[in-house]
Amino acid sequence: MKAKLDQIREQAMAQIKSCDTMEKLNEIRVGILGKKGELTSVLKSMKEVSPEDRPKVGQWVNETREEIEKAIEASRTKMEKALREAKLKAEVIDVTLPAKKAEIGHRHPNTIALEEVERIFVGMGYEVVEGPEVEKDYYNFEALNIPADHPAKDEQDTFYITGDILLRTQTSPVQVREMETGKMPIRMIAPGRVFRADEVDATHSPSFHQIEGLVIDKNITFADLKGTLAAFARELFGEETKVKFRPHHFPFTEPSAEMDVTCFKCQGKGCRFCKGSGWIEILGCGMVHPHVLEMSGIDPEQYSGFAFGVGLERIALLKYEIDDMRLLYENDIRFLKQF
Ligand code: 2U9
Repeated sequence: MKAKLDQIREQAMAQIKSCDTMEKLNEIRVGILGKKGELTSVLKSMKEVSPEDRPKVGQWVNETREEIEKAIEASRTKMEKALREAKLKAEVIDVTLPAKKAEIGHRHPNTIALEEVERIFVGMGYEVVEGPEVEKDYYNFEALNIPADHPAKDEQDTFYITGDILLRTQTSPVQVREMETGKMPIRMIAPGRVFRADEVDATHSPSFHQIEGLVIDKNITFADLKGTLAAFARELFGEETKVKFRPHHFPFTEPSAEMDVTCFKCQGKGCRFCKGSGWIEILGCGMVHPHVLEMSGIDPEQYSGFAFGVGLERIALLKYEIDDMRLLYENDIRFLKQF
């Protein structure tokens, strides 16, 4: 029996020594110590050993098992250590390599222009008010003196949701809602996205942005309108900027005008940028029509006001000398990076 056990041990030690994977080591363990293993079968044959020899033989079997188990354990620890070291070597990090730079974005030219316009008007005591893009026909047209049969309604190719719900074609509904609150005076600008069923080209888009302004108080005159908008133009385009008002027509203002500024490229001399005229059209404006005041519950005998509207994209295109509006919407980083 002793010889048999010695043989099992010698053989096991040789196998363990030459073993180079965990899987093989496990196979060796099962082959010797498992249910049907060699040592286990020796243990099973103990009943054939005479009772007086059993303690001695039992001790041999246990010693042999312990030795084999120890050798297996030692081999496992050695292999695990080798595996860990190989993994560490493979995953080595070169801490001296430069870090990957995170791409930092910046504001869109539209946003830069909007924040500039907001800064100017907030500086003059105006509030910035926003409103819904989906509007009622009443707030977008009717309350602004554009009744159902008005030709201006045809000009503004509107996206209708239902018969009287639409995508706003101007931000004026925001001002109407403000007038309806009855809180006087009003000194506000309403920036936001507007929609018109226009074909896309260098100067048109079905969705663009406006900034409209409204001032209502007692004794507001056209002089207030001119002074305010001239100050705005000087802030936006430079101290030497001059303004010119040309008569115009809007249903919601009377009288109405369009404001031009002296070309900031040639200071009014005439160049390619201003198509030789020396002037650049910037915005529309006028005194709020008495009927518009009345419809929102403001007494035109007591109050008067002026309003204006400017296309945000137009300001951004002019300020950054971009010649095609589509470039603002293509989101080409190489283009947007420049501003
Ligand atoms: C109320 C009363 C009057 C807003 C105004 C304009 C003139 C104007 C255009 C500029 C370029 C639209 O984006 S654009 O195509 N707007 O010329 N807008 S006066 O007048 C108002 C607004 C609200 C209650």
